Amino acid sequence: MSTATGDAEDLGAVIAETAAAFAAKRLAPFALGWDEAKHFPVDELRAAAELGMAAIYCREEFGGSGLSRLDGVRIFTELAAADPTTAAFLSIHNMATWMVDTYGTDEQRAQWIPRMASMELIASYCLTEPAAGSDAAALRTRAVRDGDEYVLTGVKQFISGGGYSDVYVVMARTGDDGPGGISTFVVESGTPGLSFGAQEKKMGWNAQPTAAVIFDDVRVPASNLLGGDAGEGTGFRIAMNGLNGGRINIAACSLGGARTALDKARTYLAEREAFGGTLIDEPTIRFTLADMATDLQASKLMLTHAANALDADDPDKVTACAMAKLFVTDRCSDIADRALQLHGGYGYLHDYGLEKIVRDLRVHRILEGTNEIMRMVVGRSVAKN
Ligand code: FAD
Ligand code: 2MC
Repeated sequence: MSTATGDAEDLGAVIAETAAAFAAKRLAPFALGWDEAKHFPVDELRAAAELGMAAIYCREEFGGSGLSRLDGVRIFTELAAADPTTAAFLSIHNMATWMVDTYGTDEQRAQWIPRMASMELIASYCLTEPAAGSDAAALRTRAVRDGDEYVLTGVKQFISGGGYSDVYVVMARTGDDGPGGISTFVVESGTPGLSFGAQEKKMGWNAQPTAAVIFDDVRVPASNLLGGDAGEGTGFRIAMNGLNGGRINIAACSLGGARTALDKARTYLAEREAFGGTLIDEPTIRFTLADMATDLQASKLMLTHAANALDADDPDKVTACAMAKLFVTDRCSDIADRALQLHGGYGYLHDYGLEKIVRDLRVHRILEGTNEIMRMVVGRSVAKN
């Protein structure tokens, strides 16, 4: 007899299998080529959207998939096992879409969510500025009300999707200094005054664009203020709540990448002969694999715990997500690096796929809140209790 928990587990397994099958067919065979060509695979993103992966934990009424955060973690883990970069882009799109779905009015949901869920509209999340990265509440982009419009002026730095996305979910200052003076706007590409910096040349994440987004007297209808008039001053809370989910999704992208790295190392070592046997039989190599597998399992458990905390709206969810982001992205980077080392010189070659995983996972320790900021968040919570 199946229980409610059993049903949820069965559904979770089906979701993971669907994502894994999609990733194996539509992402894995091409990921190295996309990295090399710096190709942004929009067609594959839209195909993922057709399977319900672009508005994963948004309400079904407006076109979302109505799934849980844990389902999201499962999906991003499977996609990232094939390509961390594409999975990570989709996770940012999901974060922006969830913010509109959760904090928008019904009119705003109806206006944006169905097209974001299909990825007819690809979305970016715009918080970071040249002079406000970790200290996000110090942001200076201004939005000034002028009749039925707001006029936005400022620069957002490092924006994933910058120059390619169709909608930009932008945190801008409508009031005083500090977190209470920030509001969130949806800005459409093509709006006069909106422009982009040059595409950044990066260490990894080459299959997705990153650019500054520049607002030069960009006029948007006042109805693009998320939450309507009552939304003024709520933007920092919206941004941070978006990031709680974003942080575990990015960590899931590290988990998927690290899992593939470990699989590749196991397969390689079972075939590689030296000193009269296969390397996988060397005791110190076995110990290394054991440590990697243990870190991978611990990462999975941390993520599951954080996703459940978010699903349950647990009072400790912020800390749980920060802890998971810190632990998982650090440990999984280390797993990928050890997998590269276990391949010897071949690990350093592009065609083996290890160096790409190392490069792609490196930035997960920097963005969506650096791991130092995660320590700050966790440390504040420890000091309080
Ligand atoms: P800083 O805040 O200047 O930090 C510099 C260093 O100091 C870091 O090591 C930091 O951890 C440390 N530090 C800062 N404050 C403290 C402190 N109080 N205690 C201890 N250490 C501290 N942002 C978006 O809004 N949207 C995006 O789509 C997006 N995509 C990105 C894609 C890429 C490829 C990259 C590289 C970045 C992206 N970012 C995006 C920006 C990213 O979130 C920031 O880079 C990050 O938050 C850090 O900000 P910063 O680079 O200004 O570093
Ligand atoms: N979830 C919900 N609420 C949060 C929160 C979170 N994770 N973090 C802070 N808040 C609330 C907090 O409770 C407070 O609310 P209230 O005023 O009601 O008490 C308010 O926000 C202000 O918070 P703090 O007083 O903690 O503000 P402070 O400025 O001291 O620190 C900090 C905030 C450092 C935690 C925040 O600025 C931060 O997370 N910085 C990192 C920035 C970041 O993650 N950028 C990622 C950009 S996106 C990206 O990289 C992508 C790839 C998409």
